[in-house]
Amino acid sequence: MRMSDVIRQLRHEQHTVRSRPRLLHRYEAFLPVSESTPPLSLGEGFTPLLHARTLGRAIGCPQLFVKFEGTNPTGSFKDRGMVLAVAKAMEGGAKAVICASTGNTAASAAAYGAAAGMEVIVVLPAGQTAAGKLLQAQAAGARVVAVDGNFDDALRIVRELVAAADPRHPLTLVNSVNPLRLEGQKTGAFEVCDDLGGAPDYLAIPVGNAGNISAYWAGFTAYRSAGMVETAPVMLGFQAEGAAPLVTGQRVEHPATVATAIRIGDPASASLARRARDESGGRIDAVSDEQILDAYRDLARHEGLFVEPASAASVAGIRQLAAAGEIDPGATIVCVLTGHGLKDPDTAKRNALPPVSASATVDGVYEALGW
Ligand code: AN7
Repeated sequence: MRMSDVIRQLRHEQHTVRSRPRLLHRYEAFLPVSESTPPLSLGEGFTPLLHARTLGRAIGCPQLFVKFEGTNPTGSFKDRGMVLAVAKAMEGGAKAVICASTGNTAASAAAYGAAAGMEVIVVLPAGQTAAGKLLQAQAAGARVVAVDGNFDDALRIVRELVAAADPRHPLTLVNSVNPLRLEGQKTGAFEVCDDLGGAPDYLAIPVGNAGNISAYWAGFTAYRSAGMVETAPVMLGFQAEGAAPLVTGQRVEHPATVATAIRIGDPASASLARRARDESGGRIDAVSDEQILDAYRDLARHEGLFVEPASAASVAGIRQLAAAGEIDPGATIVCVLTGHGLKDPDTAKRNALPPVSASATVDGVYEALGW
C-alpha cells in the first residue's frame, strides 16, 4: 500500500472507531450498567491473548495461549471488576471505598477510587505485600493500614468495619465479595472467546480467594447461553501448595508461598469455585513454589512475558497435568496470567542474573560480556 493510502485509511478509522472502546461499554449487554452509570475508565481490558509457541512446544501442548492481564492499567486483572464496582459506587453516591488485599486489589481500588474522587482505605497483611503493589496504593493516595495478621484476618476486619460503619461515614466494600467485582471480571472470558472465535478447551487460572475462576466460569456460561459461543471450557484452577484450601478441603491457618497474591487460607468464593470446577468437569490442583518459579522464569525468558509469581501458577499447573498425560496434546488451552512482573521486584531480583560491572569503555564491556 502507498503511504498516502495508509494515511487515508488511518483517517477513515479515526472517524469510524475513534479511540478503542471502553470495557464496560463494549460488554454492556452482559453487565449491570445503564445510562446513569458514570463512564469511568482507565483503559482497562482488551488485554492480549498470545500464542505461547515456545513454551507450549516444550510442555507438549502446541495450542497453548496466554492471556496477559498485566497490561491492565494497574497491572492486574483486578481492574476489570474494580472499574465496575467503583463506577456503581459513584452512581450510588458513595464517598469512600474499602478493601482487604494481598496487594493487587488495593492497587486497583486506589487507582479507580482516586479517579472517582473517593476516599480509599486498604487493609493489608503487614509485611506480605509485594513492593510494587504497596507503592501503587500509596502513590494514589489511599489510606493504607497494615495489620498484624494474614489476608483472611484483613478481610474479616473490613467486612466488620463496613457492617458497623457510622451512617455519617458509609463505606462501600470493593472486595470480590461485592458481586459487581465478579460481574466485571467476566469480561476476561468474553475477550478470550472473541479472540479465539470460540471457547478454548481448557481455561487454566491461579486461585486465591477464588473470585476470578468463578467470574470466568460465569462469563463463559453467559456467553454460551447467549449463543455467542457453542461450548464452555474445562476449568483448571491452581493454588500454591502452602496455601491450597480448595485442594485439601481445609482452611489453612498460616498460608505460605512465594506467590504472595494467593496467600489465602479461607477463600471467600470457595463454593462458587467448586461449582465452576464441577459444572465444567474440571479440577483444582496444587503446584509447588519451585514449579511456580520455573514457570515464572520460563515465561519471561522464552516468551518475553514478565508476570508476577501467582500468575505463573496457571502455566505450572498445565505443565504438571501435561507431564502426567492428563491433557489432550491437541487441545486449545488458555492460561490466565493475572498480574505483571514489576509488581514484585524482590522475587524478580532473587530469580535473575545480576548485572555485571565494567569500565566505561568498549573493551571493558567486551570483557564483561566474556567475548
Ligand atoms: C496476580 O489482591 O486476592 O482467586 O487481594 O493478585 O480471584 O482471588 C489477589 C488475587 C491471582 C487470585 N493472581 O485471584 C488481592 C487478591 C493474582 C492476584 C489472584 C490474585 P482470586
